[in-house]
Amino acid sequence: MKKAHVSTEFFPGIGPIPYEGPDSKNPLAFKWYNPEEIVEGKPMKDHLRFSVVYWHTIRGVGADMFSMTRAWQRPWEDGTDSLEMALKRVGVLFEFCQKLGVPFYAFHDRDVAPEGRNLRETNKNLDRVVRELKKYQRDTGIGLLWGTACLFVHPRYMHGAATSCNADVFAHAAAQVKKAIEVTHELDGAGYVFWGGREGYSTLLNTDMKRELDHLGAFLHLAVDWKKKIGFPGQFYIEPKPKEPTKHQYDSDAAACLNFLRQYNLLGHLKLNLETNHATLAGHTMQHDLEVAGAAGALGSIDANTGDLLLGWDTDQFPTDIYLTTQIMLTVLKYGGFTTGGTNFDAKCRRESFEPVDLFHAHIGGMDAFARGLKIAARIRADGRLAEFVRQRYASWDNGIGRDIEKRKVGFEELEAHALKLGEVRNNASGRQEMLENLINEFI
Ligand code: XUL
Ligand code: CO
Repeated sequence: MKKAHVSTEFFPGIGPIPYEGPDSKNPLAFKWYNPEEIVEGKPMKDHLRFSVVYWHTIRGVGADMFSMTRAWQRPWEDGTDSLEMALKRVGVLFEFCQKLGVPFYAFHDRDVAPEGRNLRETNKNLDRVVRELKKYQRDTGIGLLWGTACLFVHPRYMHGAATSCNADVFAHAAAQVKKAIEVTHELDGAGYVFWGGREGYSTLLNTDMKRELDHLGAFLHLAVDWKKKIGFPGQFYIEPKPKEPTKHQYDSDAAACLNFLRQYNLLGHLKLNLETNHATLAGHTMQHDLEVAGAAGALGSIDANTGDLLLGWDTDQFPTDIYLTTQIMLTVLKYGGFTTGGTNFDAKCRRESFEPVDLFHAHIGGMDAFARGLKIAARIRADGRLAEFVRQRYASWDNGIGRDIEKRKVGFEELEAHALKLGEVRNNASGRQEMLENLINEFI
């Protein structure tokens, strides 16, 4: 990474975070994330492609559902939502990413620049901040993992954006997304995310679901058209989440998203951006949703965080569970790793962790947990016993009747003849779940 651009220091007393190895007791050092260390033939930093989010890390105030009041100390904030303040925050983000050694960031349009009195003025504000972001990107070598549009904070989106009952709201959302794709393109974003913040319903009594889904399909096609028209080469993603803020969101999990994309002929245009806490809210493990996406060739990127199973809402906590990161990296590596995607920390400190240094502890912990998960997953793969067990478990499909079924050479009549000849199935083998769980623990 190139040298610091900043003239004002926002995190005084905190230098670049070094790698000190597993024996270090320094809370401001990496124990496992060693960016240049080679794992499966590639530096860790290229496997993981870490990204910091603007919304929590730069714009978060420590709010929760019982208090919107700022709890977090951010000495550089002047208490306004001015353009001047927005420009200053760009310096905060880049100093943070540089000190942490993170190669990417991600933002919503409204995180980086304030809304004006109308769309024209809002776009002008955005253009001004984008010029600043571009300057810092050039000076630091830090890039944009993905951009997105905030279609859920402003009250105009109370009924949804693309799925609003009001066509004027659809038009406004389209204008906003058009601009957000343009600025993402301007900043060489590797991707663009659609998270349907309020694309769902609170009650079916007032909802025409079929019409809303058709509108969402149409909206995404318009976005694909615009991407082509302006030549934006980045990857589009859709981010599943089952609920919150709505009772039900249409993009509820990986399988629902894939079905939606298939139904509306969008499968070739969007991959999935999967978030751990969203998968658990949907009643799945993150690894489940990753496998669903991977099997469909649609595993794009991840929003790295974790929930609290005892709380049941989107707590967006930083991931520290090695078992979780091992499972994630096993599946990510199995499907060939990230290309345009990365490990984006859509995560926030607890309200009680209110000092700027807490942002460093949180990200260092998340990065170390993923680095460790990556190394463990690579060792499990190099060991080979797990993969070999799975291969053996399906061996009956490699020849004989199994191969004939897979090749579609036999019908029900031939299968009946085979079953009659067998009389009874006598070759089932144990699933060995407990043995395999023990095997994983050998590496953790
Ligand atoms: C909300 C969420 C979003 C998306 C981007 O739960 O995850 O921040 O990642 O809009
Ligand atoms: Co997210």
